[in-house]
Amino acid sequence: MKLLKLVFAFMFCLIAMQTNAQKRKNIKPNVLVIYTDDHRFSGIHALGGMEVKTPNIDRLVDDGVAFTNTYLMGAFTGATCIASRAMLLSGRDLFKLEGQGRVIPSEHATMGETFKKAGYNTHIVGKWHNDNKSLVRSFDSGDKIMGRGVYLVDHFRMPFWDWDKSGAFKKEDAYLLTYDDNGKEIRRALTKEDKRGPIGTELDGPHTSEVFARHAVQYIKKKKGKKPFFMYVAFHAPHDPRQAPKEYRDMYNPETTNLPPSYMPQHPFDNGHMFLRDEELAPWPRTTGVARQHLADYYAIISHLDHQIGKIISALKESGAYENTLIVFAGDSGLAVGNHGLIGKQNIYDEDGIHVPFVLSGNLIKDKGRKIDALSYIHDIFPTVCDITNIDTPISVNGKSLAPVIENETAQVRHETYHAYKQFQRAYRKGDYKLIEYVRANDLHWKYGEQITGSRVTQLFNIKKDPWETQDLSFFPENKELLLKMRNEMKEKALELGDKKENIEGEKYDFWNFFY
Ligand SMILES: [Ca+2]
Repeated sequence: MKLLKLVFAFMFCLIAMQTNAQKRKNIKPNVLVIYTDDHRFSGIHALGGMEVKTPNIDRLVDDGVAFTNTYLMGAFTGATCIASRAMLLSGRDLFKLEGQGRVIPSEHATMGETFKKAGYNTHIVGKWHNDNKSLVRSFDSGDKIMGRGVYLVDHFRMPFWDWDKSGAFKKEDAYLLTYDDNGKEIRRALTKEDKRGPIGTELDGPHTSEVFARHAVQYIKKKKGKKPFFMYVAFHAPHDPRQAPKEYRDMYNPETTNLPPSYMPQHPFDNGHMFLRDEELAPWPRTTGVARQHLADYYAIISHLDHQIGKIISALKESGAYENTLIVFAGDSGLAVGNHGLIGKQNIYDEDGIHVPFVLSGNLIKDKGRKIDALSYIHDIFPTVCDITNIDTPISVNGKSLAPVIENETAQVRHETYHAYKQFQRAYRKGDYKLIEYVRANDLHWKYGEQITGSRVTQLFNIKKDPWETQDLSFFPENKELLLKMRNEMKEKALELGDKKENIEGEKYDFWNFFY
């Protein structure tokens, strides 16, 4: 009898242990995705080693893995944000988007929607640059939404929307957060007197980065219930206007800020899209003084952003959620800020256009502090996050998971990358080299109508030795064979990806019709 009791007790223990293990397994990790705007790879100190100060993001790098070769595939509009966000959120490549990324149709499962179906509470704070329908089907809730059709070009006077589950996000529902005469923050509707900026300062109202961080923190603090959370925090910084409070501007002296090796006063040829709002932010030629000022301002808004990100991470730690949260940090595009004589991101040079930071951080990541050079795209982030959190990747995703690289099962999941900017530029990267081809092509200007811009130019860079793309090697006779090989492989890749206007909704021109 005694023996029987012992056996029963032992079995009971076994069952109890099993259920506990099961319970632990069932506690899904929270996911926090932080997406920054126009934040190039070298805009993080721990990644590029430049003088920009980013202690909080550096800590995320130390406490996780950083991918040093993640890229935006490209875009067909000057607002590369649109395509970038559609690729991040749907996990699909540039040639498999709808309306050049403006719309994420219901057959393309979004990241938020996928986590919602997997039992998560999904929440958004900040910028949304795609359609309203995909916004509301992705999240259970949200706060301080921006980018729904009213914009004042001012980080200190940003129109925000409350969460609107109907998906209307009416223009008249937008409001500003401003300080009253006593310095108290108030909320007020926009009026006709609210002119386009940038004219605001820290005396007028809170900066977008402060607002988004504060509301992300509030969500973490108030979160109730047993469901894990998926929070998407889409900052607008460091997108221009490059505004930051004085204490951050004071951190950088524009007279001594070092320009990267690719600084040039003027781009050496017409790349097809030289004159648009981003490029018009600075006069031509971009003197060293102008470029240094832009770079100092860029670093200042990044350091201010970094400080706000630090507040979100602290809130995670204070709430106890940090232990069980996967933190995903990425930027949506590069930015030239004086490189190659350019200011914007409408190009496919690395730092100037397509090289972005991508970091996975927190306790779920083992072997912390690694830097992984596997080639990857922004649309690989979604399947990677699914794999790490044990969520099934939707079939509509065509990005590749980097989980096998993180687990040390393989060194690469891609052997080359392909990039496109409108009908003017294409790039192909493989091994140590990157080929960029430019064409002279027709274009339909919104104001001037049909015109012809661009130049037929080839550039070949040894991207390993020359990451800033300063020395074009395409002219050297010894590179002729390599150049032809790269060009042929690029054409094959274009066919494989379906790079033709028929696959890019609304596109009138085809790069390949102008290429010879
Ligand atoms: Ca952007």
